[in-house]
Amino acid sequence: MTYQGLIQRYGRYLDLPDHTKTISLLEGNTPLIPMPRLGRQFGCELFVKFEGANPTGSFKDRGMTAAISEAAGRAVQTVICASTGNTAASAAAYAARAGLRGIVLIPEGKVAVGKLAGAIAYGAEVIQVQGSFDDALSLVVEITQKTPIALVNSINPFRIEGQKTGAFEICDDLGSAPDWLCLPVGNAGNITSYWAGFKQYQKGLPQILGVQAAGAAPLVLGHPVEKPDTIATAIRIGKPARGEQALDAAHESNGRIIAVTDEQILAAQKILSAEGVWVEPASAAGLAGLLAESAAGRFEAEGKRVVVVCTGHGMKDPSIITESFRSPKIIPSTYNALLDAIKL
Ligand code: AN7
Repeated sequence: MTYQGLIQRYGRYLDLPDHTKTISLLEGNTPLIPMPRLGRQFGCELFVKFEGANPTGSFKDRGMTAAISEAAGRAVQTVICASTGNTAASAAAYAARAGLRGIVLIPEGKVAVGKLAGAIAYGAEVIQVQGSFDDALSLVVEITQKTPIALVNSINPFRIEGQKTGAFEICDDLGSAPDWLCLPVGNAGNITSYWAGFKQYQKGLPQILGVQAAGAAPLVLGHPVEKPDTIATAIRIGKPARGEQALDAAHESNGRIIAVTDEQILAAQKILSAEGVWVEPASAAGLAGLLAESAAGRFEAEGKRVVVVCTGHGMKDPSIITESFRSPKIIPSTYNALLDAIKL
């Protein structure tokens, strides 16, 4: 049978109500790409879980198929979320698929162009809030408490159910859980989901390295950040909704949550691109964290199996690349000009 999406494949492991009506774009089933050249640097067996291969270009589709399927099954008419971009694009696509009205709130001017374009293309009503993601999240929480609009941020428990499938796929591909799982942490839904998924699947437990951006690192600092700031706009979040659970996951797994600078994030993004894997900046945070811990002698990688979760596609945030690189050369359309240009 051809692949039919996450609820069809893993629904028996997901705590979804009976009324759930599957809405799928055949999300999930993403590649676990071996990274032998990079792994040799650490002496470990390294893999990238490439979540950019999901239908809307990020891991958010895993949770969104579950949240929208639940909402659609109880005749909800309108769904809403706050988002740094990827949740917005995903909610927009699944709402469209389900025939629901989709409303997304984003922080004004702080969403990467590929995500904004996605949300608009899928037909969501996009509203820019003069404030941070955290301010936008407070607004959607309030409106969903006072009206019948359904919330599809990862506060919604069905989002977590769907996102557990990332852990299931990794276990199915490797035959067991890896020794380490490295991933970015923003609102902390994904780290919470992975840990729940590994615990439930009973194929072993990884140590978890959660990575925040230094300018938006409430879980490392131990207090909310009022004005979060990072080039990795996806994780520009100062008050993570599932912060406590993220800390529990790190602690219980004998792992940790660390912060890396924007420079370290961009360097890790380049390293991945040089291996043919283009991810958006936030998605490179997991590798940046691994590199930082390894350089500091805090990561014993020898002989270990390590999975780095790359949460979103590079095409989500093309301006990061085009702004920092010189424009391509322009030549007359002659053979000699071409030879000149490539300096053979
Ligand atoms: C590429 O879209 O919060 O810790 O509103 O887009 O589960 O929040 C995005 C988060 C990592 C962090 N990588 O995951 C949103 C949003 C990418 C992301 C994260 C996000 P969580």
